Amino acid sequence: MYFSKLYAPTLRETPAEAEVVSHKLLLRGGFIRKSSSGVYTYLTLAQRVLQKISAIVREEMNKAGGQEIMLPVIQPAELWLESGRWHVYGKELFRLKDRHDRDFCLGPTHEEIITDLVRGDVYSYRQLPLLLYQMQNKYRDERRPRFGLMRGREFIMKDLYSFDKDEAGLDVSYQKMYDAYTAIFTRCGLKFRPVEADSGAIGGSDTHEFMVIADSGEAEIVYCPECDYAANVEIALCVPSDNGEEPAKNMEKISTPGQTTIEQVSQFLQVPAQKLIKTLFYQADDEIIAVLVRGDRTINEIKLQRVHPSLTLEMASAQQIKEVTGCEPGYVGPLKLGKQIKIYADNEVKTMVNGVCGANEENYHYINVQPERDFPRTTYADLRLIEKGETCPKCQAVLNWARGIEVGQVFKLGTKYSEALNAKYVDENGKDNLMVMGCYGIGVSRTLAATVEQNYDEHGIIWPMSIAPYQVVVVPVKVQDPEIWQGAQTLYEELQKAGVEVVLDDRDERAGVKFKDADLIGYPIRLTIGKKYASEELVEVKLRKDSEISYINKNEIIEHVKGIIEKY
Ligand code: 9G3
Repeated sequence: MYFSKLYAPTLRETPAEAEVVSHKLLLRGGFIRKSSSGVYTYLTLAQRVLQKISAIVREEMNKAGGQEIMLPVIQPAELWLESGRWHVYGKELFRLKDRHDRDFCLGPTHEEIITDLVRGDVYSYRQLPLLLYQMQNKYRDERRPRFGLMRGREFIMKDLYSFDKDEAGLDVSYQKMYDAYTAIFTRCGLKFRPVEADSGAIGGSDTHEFMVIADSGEAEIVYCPECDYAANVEIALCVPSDNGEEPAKNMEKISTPGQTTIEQVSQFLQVPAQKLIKTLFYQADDEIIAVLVRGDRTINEIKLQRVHPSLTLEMASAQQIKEVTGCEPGYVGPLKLGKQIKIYADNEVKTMVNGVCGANEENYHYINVQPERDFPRTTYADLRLIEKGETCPKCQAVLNWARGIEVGQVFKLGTKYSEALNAKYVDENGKDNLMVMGCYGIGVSRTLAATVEQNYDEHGIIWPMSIAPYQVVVVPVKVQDPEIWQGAQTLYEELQKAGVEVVLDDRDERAGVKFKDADLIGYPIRLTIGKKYASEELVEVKLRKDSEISYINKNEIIEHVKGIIEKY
């Protein structure tokens, strides 16, 4: 491809609306253009990267036994009503009506559609396991589309759905996908980690997220330097710390006028925050629950959701708190609460000795509270957020922290959708059974953006070889010089013959301008035809990821380049 013909309109200035590196560089490098909020056009360079990522994804999905299909984007409301999700997703679901006023949505994901397909055509255990996938645009009307391709309203996802006879079969399919994802992101040249994660509203049990490690990532993860434990901080298991031992004293109510926050009470009573019991009230659907964590800790609402499942979970209002405790927030505690109020406490609270909590009476706290003695009807669980410096729940080593971009997620769904949509098969004994499902997604367009977030410098993108839009750029420093131009053109043609993907920068521009664009676009290999070519037949070789320059004779350059691509 001649650069003058390539549709890659690079920009000198960084577009003001771009907040993250990938958005900036993909706009500046002429890879993408915005059409409307959260909706982008992929120009030639981005499309080539997407094709390469997709090819890797296809190969690994097929290797794992997946079959590619194409499901409809337009989905009838009936299926979403059947699964119960038509009303779960409010404005995020792109809804539309046809001319007969029938309701539809643009597919944000395809669990319903595929379960409907399979329930119609699959009836025997002999047809299972079945692994079906597609790669297609998905639509989600995000409240705040941002970060360019990272959180768009239209994006490309590969989604695979597995159908098995039983849980044991699902375990096998899940492991196959886990391994395939590991192979895919490795082949894309990414530094990533699979981490234990939250399954959220979709339901189901096991789930892992595949995180590309990048400082700009929205997610925070912990991983063990000694063993294989790694988790999203949202669900990372907390090891309760030692509260120490001391003789238990008798509970006393004491006056704490105007002292409502953890800091104030801690100061006023001259006790460390870890001696305080923080009492929070939540409205979980139409029930109020009390939740306790140590004063120096933070509640983790995702963990709370798991222990006390509910559709909605919100902090209770001051008014609601007053109704259940008879007191203003600030002096509330777990003692003398009505029996209808369930009490949950973090594991760490259980072993507290001589703790402090609100007395449910304005301007008073209790001291010398012993949780197991003083509020025995408490359900203990891991309910807090993990903090820096904490240890691995498996092997006790201090955990490392990193930020990550979620590019893939694998889920064990179980029978949630097969039950809702009645997807059954007949087993070996002629008995009806629900199919056991898994679903597995890769954000293909997000993987492109995440690659940039992880591979750039102050000059531009640094593509991994395997998914680079082109592997090589040939830069003649002066196209007006016939010897240089001839040399560049010959090299370009020979590279093409050798199967190398190459751009010839044929513009009548200064070398500096061409180098700037080459660095911005991020070709892994730059070959310059300059002074040393005319005098000594040497081609200048520079790898985008290294700073050194080397010179190779024009007779050896093709083999040399092929060697770099192979070894990269
Ligand atoms: C919706 C809307 C947004 C959604 C969903 C449904 C996220 C929804 C979760 C998934 C899970 C898996 C298949 C591939 C692997 C991931 N956002 N999720 O279900 F209606 Cl508006 O999509 N889907």
